[in-house]
Amino acid sequence: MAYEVPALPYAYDALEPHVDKATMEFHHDKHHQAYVDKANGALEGTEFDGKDVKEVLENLSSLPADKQGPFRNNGGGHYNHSLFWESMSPDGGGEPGGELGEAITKTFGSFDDFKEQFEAAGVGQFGSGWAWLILDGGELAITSTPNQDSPVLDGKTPLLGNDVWEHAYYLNYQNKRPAYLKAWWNVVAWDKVAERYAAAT
Ligand code: MN3
Repeated sequence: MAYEVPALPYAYDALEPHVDKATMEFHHDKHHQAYVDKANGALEGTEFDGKDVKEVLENLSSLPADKQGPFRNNGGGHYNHSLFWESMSPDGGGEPGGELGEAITKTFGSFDDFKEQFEAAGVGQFGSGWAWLILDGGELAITSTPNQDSPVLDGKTPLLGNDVWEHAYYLNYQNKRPAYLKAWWNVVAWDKVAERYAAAT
């Protein structure tokens, strides 16, 4: 079955004032839809049509050579955004507890240190891309990727990603990417991140 944009698990305006309604509408309905359409187009007529998006990204080099670039961008866009919508919630914010909270403190020194390093990864990503909290060989790490590159391309497990493409924040924050990165903590669904952490460890 061809890929589809998953429905948002909350209303378009549910993340206001941190992420505004118009941004969510364009981002989810237009940008994500375009990645889905192009990812479907890239796989059409290949044996990978209908395969799990993560599996195809993990085995990108098995795709026909002329499909690898388009799927890296658009399959990556579909996968990253599907993760992104679920990583936010109107009931989000605060600090992670449990094993994830402990692992963050152990790895980064404190939750505040973690946030600072994550924001720096987002601000430091030149041009379009993502800031990530990943699991790499069982250890937490912060990284960033350009374009729609997903950590799964390198066998890493993304736990939390923030979209730092201008389309994610420009309507509300204009050029102030650091302000967007800071405000975004108010909507992070830590229960979802903890679920991914538990599933991966
Ligand atoms: Mn985006």
